[in-house]
Amino acid sequence: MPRIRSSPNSSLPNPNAPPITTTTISTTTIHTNTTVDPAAAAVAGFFNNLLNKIPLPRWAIYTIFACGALLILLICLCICKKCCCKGKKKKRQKKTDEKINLNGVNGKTTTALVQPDVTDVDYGATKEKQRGKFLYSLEYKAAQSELIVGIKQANSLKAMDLGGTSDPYVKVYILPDKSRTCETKVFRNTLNPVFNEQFTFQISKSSLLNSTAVMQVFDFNRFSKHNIIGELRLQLCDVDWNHVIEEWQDLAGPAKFEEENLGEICFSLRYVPTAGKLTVVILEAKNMKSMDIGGSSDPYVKVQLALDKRKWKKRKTSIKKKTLNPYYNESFTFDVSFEQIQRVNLVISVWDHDAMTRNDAMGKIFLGCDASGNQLRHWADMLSNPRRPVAQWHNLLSAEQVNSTLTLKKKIPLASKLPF
Ligand SMILES: [Ca+2]
Ligand SMILES: [Ca+2]
Repeated sequence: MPRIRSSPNSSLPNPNAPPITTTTISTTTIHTNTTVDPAAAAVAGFFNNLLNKIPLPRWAIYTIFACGALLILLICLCICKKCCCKGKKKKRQKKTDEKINLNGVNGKTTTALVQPDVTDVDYGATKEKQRGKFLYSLEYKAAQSELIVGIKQANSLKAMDLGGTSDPYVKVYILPDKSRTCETKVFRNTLNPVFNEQFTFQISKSSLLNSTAVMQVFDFNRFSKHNIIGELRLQLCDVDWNHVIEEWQDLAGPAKFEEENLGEICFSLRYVPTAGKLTVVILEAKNMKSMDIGGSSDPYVKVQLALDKRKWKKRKTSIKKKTLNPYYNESFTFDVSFEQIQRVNLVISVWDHDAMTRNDAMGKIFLGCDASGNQLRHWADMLSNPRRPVAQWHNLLSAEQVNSTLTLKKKIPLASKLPF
């Protein structure tokens, strides 16, 4: 390597050294660079020249460049963040608007005041009216014991289908009998149907007084469940039968539970506080619903106690075959202390026994601390007349209705299974 060592001293000519050392080095470097990329080399050369022209040391230039790039990056980040926040804020605003709309539907005007958006408030207030208007007629022909219900027309019905229309038809029946349900024709793709149909029901003048005419407007769907658009329930005792009634009314939301006649049950209750004994005597039932083919049922009664809304004790009567008016006179005694009787509910349910299939619920009722009306009165009578049996008739309700009021939790574990 004598060539390289001699190069720094090239200013001092050495007669023994080979001629021109620096040029040989530079030519070799250029040669190696050309094999990489001539364009990149040209650009690098241009920048090198540019940097050479700046009267600052290289490290200072690089620092300035780095700081500049960092600043630009920070500005970009800030802009991005601002954009994102705006989007989220809009979404949140939308959500609160929706909440307020729902509250408006529930009739809480205070929340509507918080959001003074006129369209939103209107939407909430008119929600019930959106089911539409309905024109019907009623006529009673006393001589023939005939009630004629005319289904005339409907207006501005609520759209139930995707295309913004409905396929309305009307169901008509009379409660509590409900032995006959009539239906109009289906009108496709309209919110203003003109039905002009009438239906005749055989009904005596006396039973007219405690009957209700039900008219339900449904949306027909070929491949899915028919949805109820709205309904009218008219207490027939309030109607002036001297004239033919023809009236427009706003459709209401569907009633949660059908006031169906599920029969009546009679039982007596007796409580002896000193002994802590509750005695339930299931006496009889009448006008039960027929559950089996042939128009009959095989009813039995379940007597159940719940403590603190937990299933506690349970007994059953015998099965009475093929009758809708069973007579039992069967007595059940439960140990219930005076402290417990304040927290107890008594659930009485009637079931149709089926030998081959599952037994069906026919009706239910509950008495006790969470009961109301006639049931609470019977329970209170028992408590205020200790040691004396108090008997009373009760109308049976649907099992769903009772279950939704009295949401019972799981069974109380037996004492032996308790961990203490
Ligand atoms: Ca439809
Ligand atoms: Ca049966």
